[in-house]
Amino acid sequence: MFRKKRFYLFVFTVVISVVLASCSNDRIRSEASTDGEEITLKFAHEEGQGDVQDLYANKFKEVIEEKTNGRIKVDVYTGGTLGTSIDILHSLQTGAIELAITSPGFSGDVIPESQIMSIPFLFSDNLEVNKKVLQESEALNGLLADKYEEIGIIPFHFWLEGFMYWTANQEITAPEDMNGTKMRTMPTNLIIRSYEHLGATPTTTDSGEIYTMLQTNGIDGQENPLFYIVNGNFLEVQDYLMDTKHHIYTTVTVTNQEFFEGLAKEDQQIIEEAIDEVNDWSFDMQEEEAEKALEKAKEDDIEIIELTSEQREAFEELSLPIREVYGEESNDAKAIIEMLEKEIKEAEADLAE
Ligand code: 6CS
Repeated sequence: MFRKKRFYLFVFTVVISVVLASCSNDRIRSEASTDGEEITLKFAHEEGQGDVQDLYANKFKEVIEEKTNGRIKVDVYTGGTLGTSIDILHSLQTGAIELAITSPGFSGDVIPESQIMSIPFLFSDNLEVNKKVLQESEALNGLLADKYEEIGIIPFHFWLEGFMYWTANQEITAPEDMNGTKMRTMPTNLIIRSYEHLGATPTTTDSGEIYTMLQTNGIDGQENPLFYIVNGNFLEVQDYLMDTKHHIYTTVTVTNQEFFEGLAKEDQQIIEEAIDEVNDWSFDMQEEEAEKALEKAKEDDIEIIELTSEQREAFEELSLPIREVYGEESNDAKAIIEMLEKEIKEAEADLAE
């Protein structure tokens, strides 16, 4: 029965993709070749209304529709409306949608090297350092970007949604506290391995089910940026909020290569300018969203615990072997992590001056 259901779901996804692709690309390609024509971009993301990705996509809509007096229009699709995060990645690959925000937490199977973004304690506990690295890194914007282009996807920017926090029904400030804890994670293999390494029992529940699974003790805890925890009402069903800075939530804005390169040069330039503008704006936006969420968390009766640097070090120590696991993914992966570790150290030194 399950096999039949999966088969029908697969057929459904393929049919939808083909229908959407056939009507969208032909129309766009024909119009794009006649400069100045109307273009409508389908822009899908993974989050709910008012979440960081939604604010980003709607800011892009506002900027590009203003720049083109509405000649280039954007239809924003919130998380779940066009399927799961993995469905969005596939729809972008087939050209059924033109733009998307897709998190490396879901693309590990399709682009194994993207799991670099899932290694705990690799990025800095200083957001300005991470901002600089995400913008200037050759490892990410060169080597890793090439891996996206190998499968027909152009990554415009890797950007930040904020520091990750743990929530749980017990205090987690030492590795032994993690033992046997059912931690919900995104489905990328390296995230699962890193929690197994910490002694937890990782559970890859779909994002839409986190609240219910926490409420029914199907899972004990989870990791996410603070805005997502507060907007998802996870505080209602958890007793502890751990400020760990064990990781940053990064995501990437992408487009379908064939579609983008089929556009008139002028339109490519306008889209890139708008994405750059929104990307710069997004860093302050995510900081504001984090501050707002922290205020709400402080008003809540959840216990907020900020880990000391000693406590963080104990987890960091335990997580180090995960870097080797990543390096074994491919020669490119090895090159990416070696270069990125160097870039993060240099950025920390630059900003420490
Ligand atoms: O944890 C998740 O699955 C979700 N978290 C964020 C911050 N964005 C989307 C993702 O699906």
